[in-house]
Amino acid sequence: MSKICVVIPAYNATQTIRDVVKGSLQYVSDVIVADDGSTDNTADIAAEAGARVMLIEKNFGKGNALKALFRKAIDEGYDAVISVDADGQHDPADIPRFIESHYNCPESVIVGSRMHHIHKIPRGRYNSMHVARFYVSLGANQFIEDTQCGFRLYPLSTVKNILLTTDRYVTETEFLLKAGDSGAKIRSLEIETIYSNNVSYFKPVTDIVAISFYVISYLPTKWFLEAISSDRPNTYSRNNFRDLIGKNKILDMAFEIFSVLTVFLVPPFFMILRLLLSPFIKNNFASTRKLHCGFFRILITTYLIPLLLIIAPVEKFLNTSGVKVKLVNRFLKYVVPSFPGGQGKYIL
Ligand SMILES: Nc1nc2c(ncn2[C@@H]2O[C@H](COP(=O)(O)OP(=O)(O)OP(=O)(O)O)[C@@H](O)[C@H]2O)c(=O)[nH]1
Ligand SMILES: [Mg+2]
Repeated sequence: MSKICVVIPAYNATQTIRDVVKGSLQYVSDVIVADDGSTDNTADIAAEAGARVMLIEKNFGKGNALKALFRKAIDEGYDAVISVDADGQHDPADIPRFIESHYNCPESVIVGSRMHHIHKIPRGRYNSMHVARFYVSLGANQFIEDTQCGFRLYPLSTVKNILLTTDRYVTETEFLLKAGDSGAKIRSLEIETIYSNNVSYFKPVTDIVAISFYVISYLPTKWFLEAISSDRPNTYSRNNFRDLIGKNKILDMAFEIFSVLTVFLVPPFFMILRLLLSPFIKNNFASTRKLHCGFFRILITTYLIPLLLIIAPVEKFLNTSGVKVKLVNRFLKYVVPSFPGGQGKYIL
């Protein structure tokens, strides 16, 4: 029987934290809230509602709070934690299904998926989720329905094997990349999708840029390791090259900037490398083979995405002039595919 608790990273969430804590306590006996330097009385309300509250003096962001919660749960001997957002976007009634799925597959990471209720998700947010999952799934060696969802079950045995070096909203993506790329199974679980009048601290530009930079810098190193070894889809292990760079903030930033500047060279470079090395190294680039997604496909997707800078304003202009069209949705549907054969593979 696994020991499981709920962890909630919270920042200025007075409106919602009480219900999230109380709702979670119906399904688990221990809820830990990390109050991340809130300037309101989130901590008091969470404690009143029955949570144990961990105070972080200054606001360092969701990733830092999650890492602190992981450490605490590991120290206290838990086997797994379920992370729930503090803003009421996750329905605690889904918790028993996470627990049931965990008992069926104790080693798997289980990630909530909102992708079954597309119409409930704001369109801009959905589009960024759709693009993110293409690249994150490539890095994680498996199709993940919703890579940006914070409602997850983390087996702590997997967490212990991963060094998380990023902050804010990047950490959850970093976890999926490294966990999947070290061989962990990541399963998707359909959850309720709630977008009401919730307060969001997610900054659509800076946070998406930060996540994109990280993913763009993760993939080439991974593919390079795959290029020169046969049958090796899982390239991550704790304290590898990427972790060493990640530990040094300046080096990490320089590496990310370099990766972004060279992003358009990456698919042709690996296309050529694959052509040259495949006859000598059996089943190299194992992850892309497993996902049936070659570098030509990656090249088309990567090269066409910038067209959004033209299509999005055109759509906006047409919509404000009364012509209702969904050009961006259509474009992304064709240009950024879900993986053929990948969809449904590890879905519960
Ligand atoms: N600890 C901590 N948690 C945060 C911080 N910012 C946000 N959170 C928590 O992270 C969760 C998700 O944050 P949101 O800002 O709603 O981000 P999101 O749900 O990905 O984005 P939306 O879809 O726009 O709501 C919520 O539970 C927040 O309380 C922070 O600075 N520190
Ligand atoms: Mg939210």
